[in-house]
Amino acid sequence: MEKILVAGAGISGQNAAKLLLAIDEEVVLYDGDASKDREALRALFDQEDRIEIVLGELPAEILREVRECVVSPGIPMDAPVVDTVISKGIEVISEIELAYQVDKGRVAAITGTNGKTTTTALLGQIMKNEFRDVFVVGNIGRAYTSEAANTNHDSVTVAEVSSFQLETVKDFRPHVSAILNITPDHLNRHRTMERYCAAKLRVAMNQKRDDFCILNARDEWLREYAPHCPARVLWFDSEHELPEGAFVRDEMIWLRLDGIDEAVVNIHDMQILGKHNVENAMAAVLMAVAMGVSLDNVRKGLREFQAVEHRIERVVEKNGVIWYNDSKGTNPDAAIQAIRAMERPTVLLGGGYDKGGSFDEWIEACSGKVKHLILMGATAEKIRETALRYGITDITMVESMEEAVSTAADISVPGDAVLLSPACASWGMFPNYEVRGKLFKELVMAL
Ligand code: UMA
Repeated sequence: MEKILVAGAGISGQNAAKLLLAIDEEVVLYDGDASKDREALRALFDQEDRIEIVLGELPAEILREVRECVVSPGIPMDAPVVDTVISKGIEVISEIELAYQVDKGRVAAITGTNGKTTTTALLGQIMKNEFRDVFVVGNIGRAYTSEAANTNHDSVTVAEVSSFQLETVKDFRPHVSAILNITPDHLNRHRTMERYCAAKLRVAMNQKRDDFCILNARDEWLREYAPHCPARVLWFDSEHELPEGAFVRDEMIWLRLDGIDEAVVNIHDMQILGKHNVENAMAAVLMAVAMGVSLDNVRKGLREFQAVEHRIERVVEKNGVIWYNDSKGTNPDAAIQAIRAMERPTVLLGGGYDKGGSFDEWIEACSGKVKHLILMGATAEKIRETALRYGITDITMVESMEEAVSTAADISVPGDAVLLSPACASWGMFPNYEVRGKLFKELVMAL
């Protein structure tokens, strides 16, 4: 019998393998990391006779029996293993595509550079007010393949999808999609902005005229794209009124559809902060309404939703200093939103993995707000150089999060804010931004 190769044995790979076994496939689960615990991996699966685990090198003869490859998002398309698979004529699909093929219900999918997780969580909460079976999955941390088999004809899946996951979708067709914004990120992987955009736009590529695509009218890339979008486009705009879509007037989110205006919610009645969150809320409103949710249930969700962990999250106030955790600020654009939301003189903790972008815009946004910069990780020197060019000279270089937090505690005075918003991924110092944010919070609480 022909087998399916699952490349990567992290969250995506493990759940993809489980789903494939559940639908009676034979699986080769491969991971390039030879130091992974094979027995611990094996123990995850009941059907031991139908799964083979390969770590380190992938022997070429294994591919002779392989019909299709499900690739994890963290494995780049130009990784040697993907190259080899493609050269053998084996089709490569993403974990999202596999899950979609099994999903029996309707799908709402959210992508964009920033705001995906908040919008996905918010939309999930709104949907749960209306529908019985709602699955919130994807880049948000819960593999889509872990829930796909639980779906039914009436269920709704709300999926956060990253550019990495979209690169290898094939038939994926959400009934409603949203692209929140596109700004430079992950350029070390996608190489150019054009290719990064192209990956994002794949979220809508299989949509039809009776599907919906929700776009941000403030985004230049998206305005250019809209005429080519195969779905019905609905816009949201945080600055101007629109002939159709969602917009803000007098501190209120308005919906204008089919010639009817409805006041949805006062932005101060929501518990999430900042203009970017008003945009996220507008996207969620349009998506929910397009999926058939009543406005009352939309309003209830908007009022009750609380900020997600690690996103401009208020940790504690200690000795007159407010500490914020924005570990999810993994790129300059996200970090700009966090610094803009600060209302006090701020000690800023930044730096991390180098994705190859520029820090100019972020540092510019820091001017006048940041009283001291504490830098760590591979990008520390690059950020320091940028900061000096913009006249920020109060900078401390540190080696660890422990040192960063104790330095911030020494420097800050009552009335200040301390913000962890690194503008960089955590890789190199931490396995992910969640571990980074949790350690930060523990250290702050222990002060
Ligand atoms: N691996 C290889 N070869 C490689 C690279 C990786 O074998 O060349 C192996 C690693 O040894 C590891 C495994 O692949 O064992 C990890 O796979 P992965 O990096 O795809 O991570 P998962 O654990 O499957 O988690 C993924 C997403 N990770 C990435 O996209 C990097 C998670 O998003 C997501 O929550 C999860 O699937 C469930 O859908 C995280 C993320 O950082 C939060 N996303 C990026 C972001 O938001 O900026 C895109």
